[in-house]
Amino acid sequence: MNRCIELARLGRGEVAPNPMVGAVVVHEGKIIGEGYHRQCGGPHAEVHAINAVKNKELLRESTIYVSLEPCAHYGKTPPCSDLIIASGIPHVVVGSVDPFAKVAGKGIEKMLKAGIKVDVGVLNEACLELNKRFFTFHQKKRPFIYLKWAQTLDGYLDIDRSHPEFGQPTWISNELSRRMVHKQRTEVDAILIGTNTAWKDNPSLTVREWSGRQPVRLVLDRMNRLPAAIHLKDQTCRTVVFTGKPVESSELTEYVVLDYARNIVPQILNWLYEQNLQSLVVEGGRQLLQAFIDQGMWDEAHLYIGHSWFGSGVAAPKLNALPVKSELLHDTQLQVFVQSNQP
Ligand code: AOF
Ligand code: ZN
Repeated sequence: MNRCIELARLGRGEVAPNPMVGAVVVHEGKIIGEGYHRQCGGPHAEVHAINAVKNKELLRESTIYVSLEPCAHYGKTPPCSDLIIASGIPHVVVGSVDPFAKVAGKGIEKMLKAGIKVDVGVLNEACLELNKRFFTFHQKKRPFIYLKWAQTLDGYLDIDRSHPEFGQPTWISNELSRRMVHKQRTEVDAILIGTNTAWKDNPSLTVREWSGRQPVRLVLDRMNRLPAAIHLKDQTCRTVVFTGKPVESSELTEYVVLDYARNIVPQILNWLYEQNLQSLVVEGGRQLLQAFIDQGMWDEAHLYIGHSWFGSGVAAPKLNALPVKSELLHDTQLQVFVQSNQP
């Protein structure tokens, strides 16, 4: 199963919105075929693993290990559980059960009915971790939510820019942390910022320091006050503006109307769910991050803590969760904390 997980990871960044899945066929203690889901729309892991077995006769005496329950439905490809049944494999070992409604136990049931021995839950936790975005999306009917910010050692996100004496803001993060942020962007489906952040920082939210997929950019703009000249409206990739009143969309900049008189967090999350966008990074500012925290709507927070000291300014959001991981970035004084809100 560890090998399945290792194989599955090779599909990272290519398979979304599908999960990463690996499969291994074992005959008398030896791997005789292995494969992984390589691309969304392409064959599933089991197909590659079974095809890789040269002597098909051996399948009748083999065990197939799969990190996710073999599917039961006709999607972009036919059901893997049918393939396994037809191949004559007598024993299937499953990592975790598929939370996707069209499968959710039905693949296991099919194989059991066909007389196959099925073991479920081997390295379950590691298999859940591997596809945490996919599982959260299907189980909670909302995307997996990352919060990300950089703060000073004394807990500030930014200086108070309305105060003339404070002068120029200094960078809290550094080159290495920026690269980590860009890498993380390639692994999520959407990235959200508030109006103030769009105004003050004018970020482009594009992937530049890593190669991979560009997430959909999301920005709040209740009053439609953000100018057309900001980087977010540069028409280089799909961008969604959550507005309070309808505006005509252009090819790459869509306007989605929210009811700002009500809590907007669930409205944004519902929209993402309907769009099949399975993971989100909230990148600021303070107000928006705090709204997600106060509503318990987050799964993982990534805090970059620099060595600078502002003394006053915009205070960083407060989390009441313990770090699960903390590392000092190589050769810098920047500390990265990862905190989890999952049980
Ligand atoms: C498997 N093995 O390798 C994967 C599975 O649109 P489709 O046909 O590709 O189906 C996608 C769904 O199939 C996906 O939501 C998940 O439930 C399951 N993925 N299943 O047996 C695989 N990638
Ligand atoms: Zn399948």
